[in-house]
Amino acid sequence: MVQAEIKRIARDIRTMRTRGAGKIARAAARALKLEAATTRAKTPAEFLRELDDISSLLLATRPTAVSLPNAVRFVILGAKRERGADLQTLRRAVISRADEFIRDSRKAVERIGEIGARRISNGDVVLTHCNSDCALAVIKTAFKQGKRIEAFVTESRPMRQGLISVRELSRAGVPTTLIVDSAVRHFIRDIDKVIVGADSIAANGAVINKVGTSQIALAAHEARVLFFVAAESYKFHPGTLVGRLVKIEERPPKEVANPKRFPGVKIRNPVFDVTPPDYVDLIITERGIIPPSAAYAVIQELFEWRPGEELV
Ligand code: RUB
Repeated sequence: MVQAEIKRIARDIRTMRTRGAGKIARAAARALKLEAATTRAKTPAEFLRELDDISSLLLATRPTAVSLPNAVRFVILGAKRERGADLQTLRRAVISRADEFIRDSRKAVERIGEIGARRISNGDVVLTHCNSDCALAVIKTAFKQGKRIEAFVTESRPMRQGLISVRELSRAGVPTTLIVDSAVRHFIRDIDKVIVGADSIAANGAVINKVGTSQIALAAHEARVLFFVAAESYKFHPGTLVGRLVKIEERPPKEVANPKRFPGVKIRNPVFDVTPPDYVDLIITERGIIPPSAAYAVIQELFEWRPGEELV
């Protein structure tokens, strides 16, 4: 039986109390660790079945951020590699893989901040969209290094996660301007660099991030403003190597407007979109900076995939 605390972690992801691809991934690893620490399973098979149930529960919460299945895969593959091991060994393997994922993912954000900050120059005005720990790490690190920079942040309708970014940046001392999403093109000529996070990165270098990202990329492209993506390597999507498409989550219409006030009107609420690789200048990962065209090679290496193989 899935325990209450694990159900709460899943519910928090679904309702966006826990949000942002990195935080979602860490919450999933925490749920699996919790199960390993408290399970009442009597046999390894029973324990593995429980892990499968929890994975299904977690994976059903939100479909777009590949960080979630990648985190689950990382933790569970660790246990599955201990084939034939006793229950205690399996439990320990899950706990240590979950700890490793959480620790490495925090370090990755820090490292991305350091690597990305090298691409921010003194005097830059940087625009970010929504709320990404990775994108903010780059801006905050550059600022801490003494670069005199400014940030523009979009509101990010309908859930207004831009307000979280605005608070975080101004608390860090960065001079920050809040704008509505539709004002991006109006201001784009005042911007030196755009930096956003990612929920998934496809094998062709396309970036899936908060809805509106692709419009910003288009405006940046038109104005010849650099467009950077900051993302840990677990945001690369292995399924896209073999032609799977990233599912774009559509959330309830009521997040946009109260449907009762507009009878007969259809309200659509896709919460992510796809930015083609042509509009992305570079991707900042904890392993270094890559052009979007290198995404294929990165995924192949990370997931040890050979053409023709099935992905587990
Ligand atoms: C958040 C969002 C963020 C990415 C990356 O969407 O699109 O840009 O998840 O964030 P939502 P991070 O609010 O719908 O989850 O860099 O923190 O992983």
